[in-house]
Amino acid sequence: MASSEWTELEAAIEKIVNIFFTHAGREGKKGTLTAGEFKELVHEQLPNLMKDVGDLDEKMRSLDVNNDEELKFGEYWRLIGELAKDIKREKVGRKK
Ligand SMILES: [Ca+2]
Repeated sequence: MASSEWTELEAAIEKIVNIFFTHAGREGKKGTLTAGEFKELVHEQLPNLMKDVGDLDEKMRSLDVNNDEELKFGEYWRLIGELAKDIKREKVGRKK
């Protein structure tokens, strides 16, 4: 895929997807995040947005809707959605 021709938003979405698979491929199943992979992803890629989350095991359990102790892409995407809403709330809050 020629990402240089992509728009900013397209490239951003692709990046979100790529980061998931980079981390998911490190151990266990290639297409899901183990607890270890999830923690690495948070530490490496989300240190600011998730600094107030606290217990990552608990956070993982809340995202792991099918309780298989791995995060599937859809579960990761839900986290991205939550973080996007946090950013949005902050922006809306600042305008007031
Ligand atoms: Ca994995």
